[in-house]
Amino acid sequence: MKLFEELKWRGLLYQVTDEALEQKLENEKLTFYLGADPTADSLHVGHLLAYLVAKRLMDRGHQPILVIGGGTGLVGDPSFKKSERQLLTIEESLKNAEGITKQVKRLLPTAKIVNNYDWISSLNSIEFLRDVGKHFNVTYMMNKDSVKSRIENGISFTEFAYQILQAWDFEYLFDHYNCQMQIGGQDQWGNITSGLELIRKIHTIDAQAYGLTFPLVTKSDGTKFGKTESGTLWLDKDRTSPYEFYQYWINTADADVILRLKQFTFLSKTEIDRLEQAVVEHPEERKAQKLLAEELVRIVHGEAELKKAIHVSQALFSGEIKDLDVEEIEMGFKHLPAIETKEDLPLIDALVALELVKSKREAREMIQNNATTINGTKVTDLDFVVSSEDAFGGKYTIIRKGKKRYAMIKHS
Ligand code: 383
Repeated sequence: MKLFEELKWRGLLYQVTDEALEQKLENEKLTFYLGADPTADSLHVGHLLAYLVAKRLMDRGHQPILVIGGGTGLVGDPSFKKSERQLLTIEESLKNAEGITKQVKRLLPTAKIVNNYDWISSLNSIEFLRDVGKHFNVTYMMNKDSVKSRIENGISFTEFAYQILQAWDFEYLFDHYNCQMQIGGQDQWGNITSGLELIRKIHTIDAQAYGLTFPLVTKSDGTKFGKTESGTLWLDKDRTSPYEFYQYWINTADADVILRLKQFTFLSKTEIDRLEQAVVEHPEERKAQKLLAEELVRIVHGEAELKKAIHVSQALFSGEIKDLDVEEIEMGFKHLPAIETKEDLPLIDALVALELVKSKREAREMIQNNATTINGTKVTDLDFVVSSEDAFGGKYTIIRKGKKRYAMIKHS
């Protein structure tokens, strides 16, 4: 498949600035760039899609430059944001930039990475206003969706000027690295076209520079993609464990799973067509979801974490948690209702404290009814005492009520 054909088939093409780009990407090797602002110390799945698009272009021989927005992050992109952002301090921005640079390196180990703080911080205000600002018409800037949508609620000059900085980046990279294309999500269209505008004004009207965007990822049930009960789906395993990450993908709806495989994995059309068939014929096997979850955990966290995530998932599903190790317990049970205790605790008191039951009487019934499992073993003894001695790593006791409800005691 040709590159454009593949991007279309994968649902990864939203807009291009020039029809000629299709041929150009087919016949030439271009240097292109993708930017991310260090608004947090980790990337999330929205970013992941963007880096995977960069990887697809790279696999076809195009050269990526990955821009970490140490400079732009200090200003704040108004695109797709309803209200003004809180300014980051320089320290926060640097720390976040360090975190996301590490993740970007893991995703694309051989790509060139630069930080726009290096050139934006040395642009002084006179230069900014004379050499860059003079090329921008305010009416043009006001017509960007990112600005238009904020006029009523207000937008600071700072965020209004953001598009000029991102445009300056494109110009800088065009000039220094012959970077001819910028890619980004559909929210970046306005900033990307501002860059082209600047390049054409500074160089010539027919300067060879292009933009390409991919669509926002949507879900068929209308809820937001990449959000879990506990919030955003992060790539950092301390924020979202590989087990939670695995679970997110495994729970993809049948209606979405094929598109997700196209967008987020490198499986071939033949393989994905086969999985599409499987979803129709044997949806109960969830073959497509399993493969999607495996591929994604492998891409983001690697093989060893994938093994653990699968182990934890199977253990939680079957209730056989006995042979999980401490790390796996932490992975799987991070968001469980929990209490902390220094002392050993009678089981009856523990069940009440964990709100698995409303009273001691109910607790006794629960135990007598064979509905209580501790660390994977059934307990029917009314006088059972929960102790750190039997806990996972001396730290965690996992109590299960019935088949599904889990709670945790942390021994401190
Ligand atoms: C900064 C300087 C540049 C070029 C781009 C930037 C960042 C850009 C931005 N991007 C988003 C971000 O950082 O804000 N102004 O969170 C997201 N991207 C990518 C993709 C996406 C966009 O990092 O659609 C999702 O991940 O473009 O929202 O010179």
